[in-house]
Amino acid sequence: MLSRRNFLGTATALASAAAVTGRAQAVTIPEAPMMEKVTMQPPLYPTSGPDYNPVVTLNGWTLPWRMNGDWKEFHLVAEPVEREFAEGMKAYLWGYNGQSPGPTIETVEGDKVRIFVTNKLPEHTTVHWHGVILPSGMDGVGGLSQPHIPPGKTFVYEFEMKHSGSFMYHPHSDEMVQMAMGMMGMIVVHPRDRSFRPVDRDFVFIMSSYLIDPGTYLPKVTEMTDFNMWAWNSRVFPGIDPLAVRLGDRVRVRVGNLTMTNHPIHLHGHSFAVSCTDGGWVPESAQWPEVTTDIPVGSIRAFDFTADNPGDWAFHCHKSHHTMNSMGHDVRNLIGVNKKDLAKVLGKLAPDAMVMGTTGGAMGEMEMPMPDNTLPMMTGSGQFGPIEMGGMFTVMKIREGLARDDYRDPGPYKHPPGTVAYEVAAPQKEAPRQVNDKTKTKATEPKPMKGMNMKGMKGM
Ligand SMILES: [Cu+2]
Repeated sequence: MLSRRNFLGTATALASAAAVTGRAQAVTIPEAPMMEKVTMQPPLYPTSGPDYNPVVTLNGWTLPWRMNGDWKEFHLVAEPVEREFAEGMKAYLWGYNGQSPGPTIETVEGDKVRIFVTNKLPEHTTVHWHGVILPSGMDGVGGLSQPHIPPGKTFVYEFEMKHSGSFMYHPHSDEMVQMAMGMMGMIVVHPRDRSFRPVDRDFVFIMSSYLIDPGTYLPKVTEMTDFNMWAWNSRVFPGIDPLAVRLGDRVRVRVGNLTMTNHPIHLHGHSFAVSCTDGGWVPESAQWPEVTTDIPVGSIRAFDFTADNPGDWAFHCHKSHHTMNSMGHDVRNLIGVNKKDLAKVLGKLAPDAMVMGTTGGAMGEMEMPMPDNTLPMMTGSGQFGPIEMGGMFTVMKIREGLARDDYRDPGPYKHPPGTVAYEVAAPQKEAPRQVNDKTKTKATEPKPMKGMNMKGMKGM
């Protein structure tokens, strides 16, 4: 749990020792708050400095700070952490202040920030403030703009948040390993002018990916493409919080991408516009309506919309492999193959094996024996049955009359009568199919297309 009382107590005691010179003394290092929970923590309302409407971090939290003179002081601790991806699977990662990703750093345009970084990793690190416009020596590139922070040491970064917007932080020191281990977090800088594009609910999260073999706990940090855990804030469906939204709210969702591929992020039931990138605010004249926005590697997209359509709306990456858990890719397509004989033979060789999908996937309802510490590929259930998803998937739940700060799961949507797809009672044995009069070929038996290489298909 966050030891906020201790943290504030320290803050009061040390407030008089304000180092207004911009050079922090060792004695003034603030206590580092810690987080044990993996669920979305309530928004952290500012108790000092300019006012703003705080963000909430999906399955995460905001880092408390203290005022020291006119500086906002934060303390990040880089350290090994244990992170639950979803019930049934934990990973040994590296992160900040007890979790991976690290807490969201939230400030206001014009704030002077002093960020202490203590290195409790077994190797050196730095922190780069991605997208923040600052002096070169505060940019956190080990060797280039500063010495690497050795294990056990604390460095301090001091700069002014000159621009409002959405940014990230991550190491620039053994970067491939440290980011693959989950070291990253989001930065939100609110506009000083509170009337600039205000929203009622402001969600933030960062995307990361891991390759963790079933039954193991450590990501394979040298993997470049074939990941099996596609995570939002180091959580995978059904471990990702739903986004509870009040009907009529103006909503912003800020998404950072520190995986090694792009993610087309798709929201059902609404049209939105990208309002902000890690480069700044997108002018209104340059925005266009979308339901999916592609988020490139190493970038942020924040999109805004009005939640005017009540319901349970899927919100997910549109790469279907990214909404699976623990997925292997060296698998043959057996759709159309009679699996009875195959299963018999295979059953003798490997009793726990299952022949997948001769009629398609439909694995959401199956139960297979699994090793400890892994997740089913397709999982989760809703009020109508299995959802058959994993990875980068959750639900935006838009409801009438939620309280302002109520982010709790409101449960399944109660659909108004007559608004759910339903089975039709057909009097015939089979649903009618159209038959093409000219060729007399039934639609169910398609002819090979011209130019199709049938030889090449034999091996399938
Ligand atoms: Cu994706």
